[in-house]
Amino acid sequence: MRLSRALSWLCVLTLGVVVFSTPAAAQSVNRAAIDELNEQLLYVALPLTLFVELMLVYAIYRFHNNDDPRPTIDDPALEVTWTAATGAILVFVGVSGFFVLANPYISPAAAGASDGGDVGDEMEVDVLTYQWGYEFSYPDSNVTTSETLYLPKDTDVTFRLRSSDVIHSFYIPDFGVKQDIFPSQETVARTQPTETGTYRLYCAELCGSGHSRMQADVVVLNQSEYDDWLDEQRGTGANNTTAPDGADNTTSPDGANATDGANATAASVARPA
Ligand SMILES: [Cu+2]
Repeated sequence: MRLSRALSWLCVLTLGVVVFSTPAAAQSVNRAAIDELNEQLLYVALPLTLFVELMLVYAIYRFHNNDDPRPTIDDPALEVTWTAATGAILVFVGVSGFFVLANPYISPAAAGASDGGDVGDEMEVDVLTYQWGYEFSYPDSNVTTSETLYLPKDTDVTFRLRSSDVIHSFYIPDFGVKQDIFPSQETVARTQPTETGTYRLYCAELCGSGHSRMQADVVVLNQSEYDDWLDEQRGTGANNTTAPDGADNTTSPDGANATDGANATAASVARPA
């Protein structure tokens, strides 16, 4: 009895936490789509979990002193009902997941931005990865940086991702963006940041002994602040590459230092047609 009461309170408490908790604002449109899907699935899963747990508690309480248990009698109507209900739930989960997967921010191919495709007037950032760092080029502005990726708020951005050596993965958890990067092949990721702030970019593919150091900041600025930053970069030179902190962290594949090497690497890796 004590156990069933505790379980009942636990169910009520869980339901209360879910219903009354206010989720934090999403930092990108990708994140918003993924959070919304998680929320929809949670609202389906929670009543089912409560139903199953309550049935379990009821069965334990109701039949715990049954000295003469009998096998369950066939009930075709009940079996058809629970099979159809399970099928309907699976269809709902599949359709919900499909719509998020087809979102042009989650699957850039849906927006025609894959494999070097034209993205129109959309802002582009060329991301070159190497063991173990990043180089970010803004082709429209002729600016190149490393260490920190700057983005304007509320602007669609297409990342063209290349690797000069091994497989890496471009992962910004707060944006819900994750895309593998392969040598000799360009892959594409897409997002629209919706909150200013500083976020973290990680390499999510084990890529050698320096893998854990392969991180960078992502700074999202208002459009005017972003324009100021671009002007500042242009004022200090077209290719303003900032060397990362660690000396061994800055070595690019051809052995040059980060300032010279990163630009040399950018030039030496041909973009696929
Ligand atoms: Cu890596």
